[in-house]
Amino acid sequence: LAEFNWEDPLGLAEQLSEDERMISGAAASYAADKLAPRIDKMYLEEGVVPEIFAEMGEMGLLGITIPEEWGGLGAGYVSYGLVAREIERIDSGYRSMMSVQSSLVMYPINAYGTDAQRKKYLPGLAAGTLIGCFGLTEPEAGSDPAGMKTTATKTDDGYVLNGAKMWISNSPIADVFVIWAKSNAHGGKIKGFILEKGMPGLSAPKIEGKLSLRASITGEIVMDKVEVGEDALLPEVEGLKGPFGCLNRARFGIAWGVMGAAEDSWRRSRQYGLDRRQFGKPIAQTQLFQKKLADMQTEIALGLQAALQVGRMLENGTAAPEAISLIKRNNCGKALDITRMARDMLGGNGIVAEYGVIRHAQNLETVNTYEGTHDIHALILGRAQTGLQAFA
Ligand code: TGC
Ligand code: FAD
Repeated sequence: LAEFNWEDPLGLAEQLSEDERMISGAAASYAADKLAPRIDKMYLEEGVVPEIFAEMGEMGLLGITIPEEWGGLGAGYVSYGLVAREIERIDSGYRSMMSVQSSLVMYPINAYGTDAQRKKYLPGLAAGTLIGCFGLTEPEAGSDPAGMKTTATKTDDGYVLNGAKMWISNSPIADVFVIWAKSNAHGGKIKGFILEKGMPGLSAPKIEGKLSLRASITGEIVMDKVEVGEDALLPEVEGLKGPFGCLNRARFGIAWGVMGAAEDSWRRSRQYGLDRRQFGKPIAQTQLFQKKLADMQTEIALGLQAALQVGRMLENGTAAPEAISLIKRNNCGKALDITRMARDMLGGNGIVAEYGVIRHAQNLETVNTYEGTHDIHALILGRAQTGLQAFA
């Protein structure tokens, strides 16, 4: 039998192609060189560094599954997941910036837009010179986006949008707003629109006081009679399957990303246990400490294998949305458990920013909630196996 590799117990690296390993390595180098040195200050001060988008763009990390002709890399979903994992190894907020831009803004423009829209927005979004945001959630419509109140009312030469979106990543610094609204010209069905910063009636105030995901700016989007032309409409999709098509990709990326945050917490707690001595021996030499490390190692190895399998299914067209719910839910829940455990294993130091683990745990409280809460994904999986709808 082969020798055990404790860091990669199920041989994830060998299951990747040469190109995937290269993309993952490039993301890891960027994250370690450029993101890691900034994070503590940025998190503590809730700093906003829009230049990070341009840096990621220069590294080719934005919209990597988008075709090359529009500025992407035309890479597969496993590559996208690997990038999410490397970025979130530093901080979930940085991964949020990357995944909103890639899956929630570039994806719908590419999949549901016109060539003119692709040409106008995708190259700038890929380069990170344009920043995007995705407005689905509203103050009174979170888990139930069908309850949204934002409307698009047909005019002679376009639409007027009215409404408010809540909890929108990137919105205060965004140039491009993908907005989901009920359109009277489409029988009240949900349609997507592209709005731009500076349009009269459009504002995006920052949400203050977040104690989680502090490196990613979050805001509202307020639309007070925002007039747009017909060219703002994403013509190729109608109904909730529009935003959910984007969420499928972003949720998949999150399932990989949270494993990065969990791995970082696991490694930090392992090293801490080797260095820290109590009762005359390293705390890593106690049975309880080792059991915690074994649990972390096991859940991470399994979570990564599951994410890889769903990535391959996405690439060959056999992934169902429920399979994505399964890994989004389970990997977020396990990562949250692991980071809380790591916080405990570091004792008092575990609550200090420079040790990193409490930041991951605080972030994962958000990640476990956004893009469908842990319980909402349970209900999606419950419906799929019973045929019974439990939401409403
Ligand atoms: P339901 O009746 O189930 O479906 C309505 C229509 O949508 C279609 N659909 C999907 N299509 C593609 N992929 C999916 N995953 C889909 N899920 C549903 C469905 O086929 C149907 O189509 P049609 O043609 O028959 O009309 O809808 P429902 O209203 O009963 O939905 C219930 C529920 C709970 C499943 C759903 O609303 C849900 O998933 N809620 C969670 C909300 C959510 O995830 N919000 C995310 C906001 S964005 C965000 O959080 C970004 S954070 C980003 C970051 O910073 O990283
Ligand atoms: P609610 O839907 O009110 O849920 C509250 C609780 O009730 C949860 O525990 C939930 O599981 C439970 N619950 C709800 N319905 C049921 C039910 N039927 N049965 C059992 N339990 C139920 N949205 C965007 O559109 N774009 C973004 O970029 C974006 N970024 C975000 C960034 C951050 C930092 C955060 C915190 C959120 C972001 N969101 C974004 C919104 C996010 O998707 C929502 O917060 C999430 O979908 C939950 O909605 P809610 O907050 O309204 O909670």
